[in-house]
Amino acid sequence: MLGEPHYAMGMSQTRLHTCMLCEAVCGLEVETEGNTVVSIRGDAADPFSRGHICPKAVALRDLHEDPDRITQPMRRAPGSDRFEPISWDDALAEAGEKLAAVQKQHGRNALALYLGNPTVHSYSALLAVPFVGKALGTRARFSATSVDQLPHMLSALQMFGHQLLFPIPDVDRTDYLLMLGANPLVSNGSIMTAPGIHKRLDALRARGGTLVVVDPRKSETAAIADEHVFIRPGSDAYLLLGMLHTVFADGKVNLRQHAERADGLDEVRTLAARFSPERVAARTGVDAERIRRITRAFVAAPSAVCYGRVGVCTQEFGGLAAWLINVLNLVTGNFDRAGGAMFTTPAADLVGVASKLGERGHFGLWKSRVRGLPEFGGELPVSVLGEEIETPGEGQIRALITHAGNPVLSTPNGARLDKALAGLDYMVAIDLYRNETTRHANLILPTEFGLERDHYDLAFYTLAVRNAARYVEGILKPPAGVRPDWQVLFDLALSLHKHGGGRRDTKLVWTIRALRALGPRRLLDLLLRFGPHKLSLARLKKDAHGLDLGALEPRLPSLLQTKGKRIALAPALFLGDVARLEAQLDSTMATNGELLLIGRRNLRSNNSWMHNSQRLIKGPEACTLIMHPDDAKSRGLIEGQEVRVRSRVGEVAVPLAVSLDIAAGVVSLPHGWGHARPGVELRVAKTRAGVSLNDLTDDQKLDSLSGNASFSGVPVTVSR
Ligand SMILES: Nc1nc2c(c(=O)[nH]1)N[C@H]1C(S)=C(S)[C@@H](COP(=O)(O)OP(=O)(O)OC[C@H]3O[C@@H](n4cnc5c(=O)[nH]c(N)nc54)[C@H](O)[C@@H]3O)O[C@H]1N2
Ligand SMILES: Nc1nc2c(c(=O)[nH]1)N[C@H]1C(S)=C(S)[C@@H](COP(=O)(O)OP(=O)(O)OC[C@H]3O[C@@H](n4cnc5c(=O)[nH]c(N)nc54)[C@H](O)[C@@H]3O)O[C@H]1N2
Ligand code: SF4
Ligand SMILES: [Mo]
Repeated sequence: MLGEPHYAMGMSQTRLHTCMLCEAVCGLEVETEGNTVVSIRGDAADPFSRGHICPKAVALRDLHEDPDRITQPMRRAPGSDRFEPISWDDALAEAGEKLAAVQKQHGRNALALYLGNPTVHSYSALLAVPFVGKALGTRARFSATSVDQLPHMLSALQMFGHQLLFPIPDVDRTDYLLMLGANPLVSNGSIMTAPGIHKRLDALRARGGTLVVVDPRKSETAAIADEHVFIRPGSDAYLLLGMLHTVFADGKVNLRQHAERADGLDEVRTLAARFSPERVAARTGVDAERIRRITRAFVAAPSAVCYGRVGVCTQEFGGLAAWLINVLNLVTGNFDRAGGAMFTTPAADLVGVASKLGERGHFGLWKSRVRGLPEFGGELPVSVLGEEIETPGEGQIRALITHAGNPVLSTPNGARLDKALAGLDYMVAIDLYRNETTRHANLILPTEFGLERDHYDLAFYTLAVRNAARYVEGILKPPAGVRPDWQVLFDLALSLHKHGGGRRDTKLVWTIRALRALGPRRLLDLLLRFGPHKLSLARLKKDAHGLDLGALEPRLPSLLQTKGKRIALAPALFLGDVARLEAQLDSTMATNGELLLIGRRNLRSNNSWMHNSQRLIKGPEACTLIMHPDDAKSRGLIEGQEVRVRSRVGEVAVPLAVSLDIAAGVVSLPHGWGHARPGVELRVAKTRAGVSLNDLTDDQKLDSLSGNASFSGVPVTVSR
C-alpha cells in the first residue's frame, strides 16, 4: 500500500496527510521519526484548509500509540468477556461459518449489518460497502444515517431525484446565513465541508454579511453571531412555515431561473398560508414580529442561505424541517446561485456514477418487521435494531456485523440495545477498540487506521463549500496484525458466501473478487479520471498540498435526477406529514415539571470514540447537564451538584452546570459518553466515563415520516 518504506529508516521526516476525523478534511503536516509521530500541524500550503486544524488532529498521535487499540483479531471465549488472539484465517473462517449457519437456520434477514460514522471517512471502506451490503443478502441493514442526516437525504430524493444531491451553503459568498441546529465552531461543519469555518464566518461578517443562529442553547457559534434566536426544541418546521408565510404574504416569492422547472408552488403557498407567525409563535418560542423581521432581512439580502444540520434532523419533524429549508432557499431565489445553497462539482463524482448505474435511492419499498417503519436506500432506521433483536418470530435478528460504529452509545435507548446485543447468537465487530458495543462481539477484527491509510475524501469533497481535491499516501506502518478495511469487508463477505450464506449471486461474488484484486486505489483513480475535472491519482500526487478546483457553480438542471429534470417543491410525502405537525401545534410538549433534553458536541471529543486520549479529555468535565438558573432554582439545585435525570426509558446521574446560555425549560447533555460499562477496554476513557445521553433518549420517539431518531426535546425530570 505504501510508497517507499521511509518509516523504516528511523529518520525524522515531514510528510503530508489529511485529517479523517470530521468533515472538514484539514490538511496535515506530520513530522515522523521512524514509525513514530513527533508532531502534527496544519498544512498552511493546503489551498482549502489553509493551515487550520483542531485539537483532535493533534490527538491522532495518541490513537496510533494507544495500548488499548486492538492490533490483531480477537475472539471472545464463549460465555465470558475474556478475549483471546486468533489468526486471521481462523477468524474469517469462523465468522463465515457461524454467520452462514444463522442465515441457513433462520433466514437471510436474521443477519444484520450496522455501519458507523467513520465508514464514511475511509474512501476504501466506502467503495466496498455497497457490494458487501448486497452480498450479505439481508434487509436488516442499518447505519448512523438514521441518527443523523436521513431527513436531508429524504428531501434530496423527493425534491431533486437523488438521495445524495445535498445543497451546500455557499458560506464564502453569502450575505446572510441563517443557521438552524448546527454548531460549526465546535463540530467544524457538517454537510458543509468548510475547514476553518470560524474564519469563514468572521469573513462573512467582515464583508457586511449577517449570521443568525437559531438554537435552544446559545452555542459557541451563536455566541459569535449577529443574532441568536432561542427556539423550543423540535419546533423548527413551525418556524420555517412562519417564515414562508411571510415571504408569500409580502409577495416576495422569486424562484428566479427555477420558475420554469419547479412544480408545487401553489401547494406551498396554500400550506404556508395556514401558519402565520402569530400562529407558530407560542410553539417555537419566537415572537411573530421577530419571525417577520428575520424573514424580511433574509429576503432583502443580495444573497442569503438557510442551513440546518443535526439539531433540525434529529427531531420529531426532522423530515419536514429539512424539506422546508430547501423550499425557503428556493422561493427566495437563493438556490443554485452564488451565495445561496449550491451543489458541488467533485473530482470523484459518486453521485454521478451512482446515477449512471441507476442508483438514486428509494424510500418505503419495505417496512421493518416489528414497528413497520420504512426502509430508506436499503436501510432500516436504527431505532428499531433493539426491538428487531428482541422480538421473536420469523426474521428476528440473531447475528450482527458492525463496522466502525458504537450504536450502544450512539442510538436512542442505547441501554436496551446493549441488553439486546448480549442475546445475539453471533456478532462480528470490525473496529479499533473494545468499546460499549464491540465488547459484545464474538470476534473483533481490527483494521488499518488514520495515518496508516492513504486518503482521498470521497464523501466530503462532495459536500464542500469549494471544489477541492487532495490525495495523500499512508505515512505510518500499520501494526502487523491489522488489515485494510476494504479487505476485511470483502473477505468477510466471501467467507460467508463460501459457507453457504449471503446472497447466492455468483456474479456479485465474482465482482467482489475482481474488486478485491483491483484494490480501491485503482477504483479511485478511475473515478478521478472519468470525473468532471478529469484528474487522476498521479495528477493529485503532483500537487500534494491539494488542488483548488474553484468556487461552486450553478449545476441545474443537469444534476436533477427527477423525471423531466423538474424540481418538486411540494412532494406529496411531505404535504402528507403536515397534518401530524398541525396536530401538535398547541401541544406544550413538557408537563409536570419536565424539561426538554437536547444534546451537544464538544470540540475535544468525536462522537463516542476519542475519549481514550488523555490530551483530549483533560481539563474541565465535559459531560455535564446544562440548565437555566431559573430551572435550577425552582428545583433547589446548585452548580456542580450531582443530579438525577430521568426519562421514559432510563435514568443517569451527572454533574450540573448552571448557565444563562440555555433556554429556560431546556437542558443539554453531550452524547458519546458513558464508558463505565463492564468489559470496555478503554482505560483512559474510563477515568472520565461520564454518562450516556442515549440511555435517556427514546427509541420509540422518532420522526415517523423519515424514521430518523428524535434526540431533541426528550422530556426529562431532574432532581437531586
Ligand atoms: N468536535 C466534534 N466535532 C464533530 C463531532 C463531534 O462529536 N465532535 N461529530 C461529527 C458529526 S458525526 C456530525 S454529524 C457533525 C454535526 O455537526 P452539527 O450539525 O454542527 O452538530 P452539533 O454540534 O451537535 O450542533 C447541533 C446544534 O443543534 C442544537 N439543537 C438541538 N436541538 C435543536 C432544535 O430542536 N432546533 C434547533 N434549531 N437547534 C437544536 C444544539 O443545541 C446544537 O448547538 O459534527 C461532526 N463534528
Ligand atoms: N443523542 C445523540 N446521539 C447521537 C448524536 C447526537 O447528536 N445526539 N449524533 C449522531 C451522529 S450525527 C452520529 S454520526 C452517530 C455516530 O455513531 P456511530 O457511528 O455509531 O459511532 P462512533 O461514535 O462514531 O464510533 C465509531 C467507532 O468506529 C471506530 N473506528 C474509528 N475509526 C475507524 C476505522 O478507520 N476503522 C474501523 N473499523 N473502525 C474505526 C471507533 O473505534 C468507534 O468504535 O452518533 C449519533 N448519536
Ligand atoms: S476540524 Fe476536523 S478535519 Fe480538521 S483537524 Fe479537526 S477533526 Fe480533523
Ligand atoms: Mo454524524
